[in-house]
Amino acid sequence: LSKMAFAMTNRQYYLYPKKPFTILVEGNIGSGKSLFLNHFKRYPSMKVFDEPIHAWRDCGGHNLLDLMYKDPEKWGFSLQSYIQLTMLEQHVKPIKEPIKFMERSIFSARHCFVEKLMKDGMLTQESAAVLDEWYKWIINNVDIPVDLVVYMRTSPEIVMQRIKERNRQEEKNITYDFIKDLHEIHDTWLCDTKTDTKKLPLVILDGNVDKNNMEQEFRKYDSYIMDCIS
Ligand code: TTP
Repeated sequence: LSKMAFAMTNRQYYLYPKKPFTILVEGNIGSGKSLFLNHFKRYPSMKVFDEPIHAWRDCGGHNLLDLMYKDPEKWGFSLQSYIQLTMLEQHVKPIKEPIKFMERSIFSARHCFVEKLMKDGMLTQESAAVLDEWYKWIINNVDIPVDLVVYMRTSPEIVMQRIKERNRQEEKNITYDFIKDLHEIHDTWLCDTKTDTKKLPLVILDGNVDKNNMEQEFRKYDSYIMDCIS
């Protein structure tokens, strides 16, 4: 891919022969992933997939996200099974644009959220084993290309503040300890050399930047991403 990718027209996309350059945006709940992704929606050469949270809130009419927060022991398995499916759908979705952005991935669902439920004793070993068998089958049998991981690293204090401000009704009982633990789990996952994502190129962004200055901060990454691609 060349720097020209930014300027490609719709017609040229259809003629574009290669697999898209795929970027995963990761980071704690409320860390600023969506803000970062919104920045790239302006470029016609980039396809940005928002997280399928609407699906998690309406799986055959059931709000699995809400159920999980109300009773993680009962609903954690159902939510994570469904999240794994919705993430897989996004990973394999063909696009015509040369650059693909995804908010989160099948990897963070497994290495952060399933991990956290297991750590908290909210998944039985049997349920965890079923999720794990599915996960292993998928990553060994399905082509899930990843070229870059962007880690939006934000302090748990700021994350808590943002979660309070946005006031998602499912998240209203989230505690600081939960967020802090999830922050550490993200750190361990992305820096741990033993996981299946260890070899992925990683860029760490400072998510603590004030909302008003974020746009400016993100603009710096336009050229960084272009350099990775070219
Ligand atoms: P995030 O995926 O962290 O999305 P966000 O909207 O908080 O991101 P940002 O503010 O950085 O743009 O979480 C969305 C919700 O889904 C959150 O309540 C956590 C939950 N969730 C799970 O419970 N399990 C999962 O595997 C994932 C990916 C999310």
